[in-house]
Amino acid sequence: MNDLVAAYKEVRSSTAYLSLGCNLGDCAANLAAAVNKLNEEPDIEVTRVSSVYVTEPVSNLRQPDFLNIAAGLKTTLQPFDLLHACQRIERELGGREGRVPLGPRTIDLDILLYEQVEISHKELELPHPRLLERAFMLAPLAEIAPEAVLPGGGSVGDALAALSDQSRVEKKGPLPL
Ligand code: PH2
Ligand code: MG
Ligand code: MG
Repeated sequence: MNDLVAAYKEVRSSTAYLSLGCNLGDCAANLAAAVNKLNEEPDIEVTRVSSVYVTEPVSNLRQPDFLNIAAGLKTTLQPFDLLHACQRIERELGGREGRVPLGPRTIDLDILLYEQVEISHKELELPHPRLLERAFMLAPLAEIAPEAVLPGGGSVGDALAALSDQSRVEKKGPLPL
């Protein structure tokens, strides 16, 4: 039976990529905890994790540098259910309540890509609407999935090569998991 369940999950699973960020508290620990929580979800398998990047804050410059990573997933969750799982993990890690838009955060999980799916909804936009403008999202993603194809065609690697964002993005070591 377990083999059957595993085979079913394999056939039904989709590939998605997330951006994770933190600039408040022990960020290496928060990112590692988020990756572990994702992987502990029964319907999510974390298949790839990028190096940790120290990145200059985008949008609101008067806040500390961020640590950002990208993660690749296999999941049987549909996009909105994956979003809700990400939001639950954000809350579990000290979270979403009362935080300023674009301001400091202990953990932020954003879905960048979900297969070739395009969604335009107030709760969820796919691909992430600012993916092609943000080095802190594209650089970690290109490290783990340069071959991933964007819904409009073109690869993540091509998008990084075409990126005009000059903000500081420094690749550090692997995440301590
Ligand atoms: N997240 C934001 C706003 N600005 N800047 C960097 N460098 N990294 C982030 O993760 C980030 C940001 C809103 O979620
Ligand atoms: Mg974000
Ligand atoms: Mg977010």
